[in-house]
Amino acid sequence: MEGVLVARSYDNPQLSQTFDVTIVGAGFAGLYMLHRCNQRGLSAQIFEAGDGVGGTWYWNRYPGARCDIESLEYSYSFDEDLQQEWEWSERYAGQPEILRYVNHVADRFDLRPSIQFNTRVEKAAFDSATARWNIQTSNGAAVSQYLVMATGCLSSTNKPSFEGMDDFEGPIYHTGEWPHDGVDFSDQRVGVIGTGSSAVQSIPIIAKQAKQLTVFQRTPNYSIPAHNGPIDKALEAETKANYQAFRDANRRENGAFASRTPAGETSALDATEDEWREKFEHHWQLGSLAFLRAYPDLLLDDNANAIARQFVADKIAEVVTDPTTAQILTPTQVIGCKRLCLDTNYFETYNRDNVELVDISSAPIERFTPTGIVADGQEFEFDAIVTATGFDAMTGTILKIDIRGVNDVSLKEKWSSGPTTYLGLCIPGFPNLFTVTGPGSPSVLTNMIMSIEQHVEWIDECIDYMSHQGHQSIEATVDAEQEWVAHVNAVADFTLMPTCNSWYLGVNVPGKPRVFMPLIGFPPYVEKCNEVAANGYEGFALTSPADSSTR
Ligand code: NA7
Repeated sequence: MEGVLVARSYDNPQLSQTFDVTIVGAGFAGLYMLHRCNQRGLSAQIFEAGDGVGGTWYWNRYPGARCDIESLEYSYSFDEDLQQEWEWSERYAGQPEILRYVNHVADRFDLRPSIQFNTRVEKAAFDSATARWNIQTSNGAAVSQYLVMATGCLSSTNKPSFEGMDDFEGPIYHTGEWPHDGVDFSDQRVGVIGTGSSAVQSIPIIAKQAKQLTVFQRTPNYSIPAHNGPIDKALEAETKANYQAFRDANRRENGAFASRTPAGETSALDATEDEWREKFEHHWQLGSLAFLRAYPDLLLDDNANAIARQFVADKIAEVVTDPTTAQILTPTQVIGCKRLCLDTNYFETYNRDNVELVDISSAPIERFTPTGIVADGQEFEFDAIVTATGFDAMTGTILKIDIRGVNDVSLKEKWSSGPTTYLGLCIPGFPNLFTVTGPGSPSVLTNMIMSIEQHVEWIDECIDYMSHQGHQSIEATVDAEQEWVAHVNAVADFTLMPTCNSWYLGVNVPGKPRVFMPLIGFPPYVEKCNEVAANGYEGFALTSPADSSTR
């Protein structure tokens, strides 16, 4: 590894600098990647569009924004002192606390000197002659041997475009780009579009503040009460007494979390009604995404899944007093094929006098007017509108950058029918480029921090291997990519996951190809990645300087 000594970009951002590793994004992935590079003595730089660290937790400041994985699990495991010393205040940490944690990590590991904020990467082109990436940013240029896309999976908002939107006279917010100073909805008539996780978390809080809240629902969502509260100090102590063992147990789970929740072993179809009601009630009371661990076949067999659906439908009917509203709020799709939501008083909120639910499943929003929204021929008047319409997930941010690989092929063109990768980490035609938690890896189906750590460590070790072997570029082969894509699809098709219009499939974004992007199952995936590395990076072509002249 060349270990180039470089001028720091924050001294002179216009300077075209040379790095061993350029990292895009200062979220959990980018920060850990930078830390590993620093430990190796590599020159590394993060370019970050925002003016602070935290990625999705920097942008998603909407009321009620909260993690749906427990704090003791949704945190870095790579440093024993860090995980011992940091104290979470709640079982599920809210956005402000997670942001404080990420900032603490940036300071603790002295990462800020190598982060250039307010800088958007606009273009990256691979130069085959030098085996380097030429990177253009909104604030200068860089040349780098490796380019690591730590761009996050939920970082490009999916903004709807309704007729007349520009005419609306009040503010229109998107949950994923929330004003940093917060929003005061007191005495306002507020419209919320969407009922995904961001809406489920924010609606109860906005409802308490606003004069009137109207929710436009296209598809109802399953949500489980989080039973959030102050962290259980005894559990925290127990966890910290043997933290690495707990992390390892989680890593043996398909989703890399919730190892403490026993997984059901017998089919839901073998249970009597009394038995499944008792079992689901137990899992419901746990207040966790691990609700779906009650039976092993819930995401494999539609009849088994239907039992869980029935249980949740009954719960909604118990909570929501108006039967018509309860019915509109009751989902019919496979439970779990969209990510479950965890809530605090979501369904209860529809019992409030100032909350109205508008079903737009068969009659979509027609248009905005200067004073509101027209749906199904009726006009609703608002002072403010919140679009909780989600993200162009997993690929949106990567594809906003004009990435050009060998022979100037653009990634956008290559992925025009959907993203294809080898291991969710690398793409043929794009040497020395890595995607952290990219499509084709378990990523969003897991506790993201565990997947991020696994990817960063794999990339770090790969770069180290390259350096020691004297290689200058690594590129996934087309055969390996094709085999991998077929594998990812086969695993998904074995389950019920591809059966509804989730953002895992990209179908929430108009025009995006329908492809199931993440890979189901963390442990076998990790095993495969380790095997690939142990076998000298099987499925990759490695090039040393002598080879490149013939390229
Ligand atoms: P989601 O889960 O993608 O939810 C977006 C919601 O917005 C969902 O209810 C959509 O309905 C709705 N939506 C999107 N576009 C429209 C239009 N044009 N008209 C009406 N309704 C629309 O995003 P979130 O931000 O809530 O959560 C994303 C992830 O963050 C979540 O899974 C957690 O992992 C954390 P649809 O269901 O598509 O009919």
